[in-house]
Amino acid sequence: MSFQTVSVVGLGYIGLPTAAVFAARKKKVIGVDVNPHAVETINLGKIHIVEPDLDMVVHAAVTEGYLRATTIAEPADAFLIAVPTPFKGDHEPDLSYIESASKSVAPVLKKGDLVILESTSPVGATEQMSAWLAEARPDLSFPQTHGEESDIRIAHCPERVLPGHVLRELIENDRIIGGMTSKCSAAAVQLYKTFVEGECIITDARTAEMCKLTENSFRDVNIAFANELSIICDKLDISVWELIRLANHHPRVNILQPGPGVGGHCIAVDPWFIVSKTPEQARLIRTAREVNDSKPQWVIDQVQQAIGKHLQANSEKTAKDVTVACFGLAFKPDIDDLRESPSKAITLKIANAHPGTVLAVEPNIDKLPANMEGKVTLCDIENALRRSDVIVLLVDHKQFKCISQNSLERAERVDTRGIWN
Ligand code: SAJ
Repeated sequence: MSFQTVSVVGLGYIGLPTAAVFAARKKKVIGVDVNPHAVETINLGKIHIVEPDLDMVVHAAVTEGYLRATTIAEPADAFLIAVPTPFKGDHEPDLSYIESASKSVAPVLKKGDLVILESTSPVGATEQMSAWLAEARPDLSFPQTHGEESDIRIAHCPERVLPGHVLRELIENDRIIGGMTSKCSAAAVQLYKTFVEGECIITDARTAEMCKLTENSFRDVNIAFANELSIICDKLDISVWELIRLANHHPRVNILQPGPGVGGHCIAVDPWFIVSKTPEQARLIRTAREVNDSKPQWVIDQVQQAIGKHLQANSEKTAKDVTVACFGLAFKPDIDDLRESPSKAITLKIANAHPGTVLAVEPNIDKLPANMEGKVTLCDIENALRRSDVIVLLVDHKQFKCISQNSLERAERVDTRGIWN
């Protein structure tokens, strides 16, 4: 089987880097996205998202003629679906993007094609995708009815790359390959071996789906443990950072770091896909989500207490005279990604409730998101330190780690990352 042309549907944080690495291996790549702005930008050799080094790889792929973007699917030998899978209602998975993507590629499918679902999905989504394709193309056979003899091969191969390190991890990480049949898996392995240097490990589609959800739930549960410890330690007047450092000296203990809550579009979402399928059984996974989701409010309460403490020590002042500076808006250190960021949510909530000035320091952006405009002032580190009465450390960006203790001393501090303690 040879894959001359590869189509990647969904040119976001996963799809675009994947399209670019295929193109860098001299595959002809057709990127498909419903967003015309993304398509135009990519065809100019530029990128509409932020990921280190991706701009160079995309620019080279487009100018050398290996990557082209379009809004309408075209024939290819393999299709990778990398569209979002958010949740809706009471944390129910929303598969509508997968459904539209399936319906957009169905008309151009031909016998022998491979369709891979890369989007993080609840168990059963790959079978559902195959059912949508079969419904649209009754003239072709699919694995759910024709097993190994099917015209179209279907697999789930979840992405597992870390934002900020996507290009390296795409190539180096091991890959889980969950074919609906063994021929489907073999075809998918052959495709990924174009650029994957890690191991391609074969399983079935349902186990591959659950594997991805398990990895992110494992991390969520472990972060919840750290976050719960931080709340317990606050009550007991113990430094949680010292505690974790000490406990981690045990050869079989490796506690993660507490923070202001869990952000991003993966870890705060994926565990719900397990909970929604098995609500009675997924008790720990649900509780971890609830613990992490409640952490931002705990931080806000700490900030209120710090404001109260400052007012007690400065009886001539009212809350209106107190300036609060929030350090960090991104969802994790050293990136500019504010999507689903607890730090951004905390800063906004403080700004909505506090009658005084609220400053935000975020060295990785030069403009605040629209919903913060007029409520929060973007400020540099020096100015924020000079002007603020209460300092809230929300993200452990490298620029914040080298701030001297002297310059922090005059303000009340809430340090959710333990870098100033
Ligand atoms: N966080 C903590 N404490 C920690 C570690 C993380 O509070 O000790 C917070 C971060 O600040 C952030 C959130 O958790 O708000 C998530 O950050 P992350 O670095 O743990 O993960 P993501 O969302 O950037 O990427 C994860 C990765 N999954 C795992 O590490 C198991 C990545 O490999 C996945 O590909 C990605 O989700 C995804 O796309 O699913």
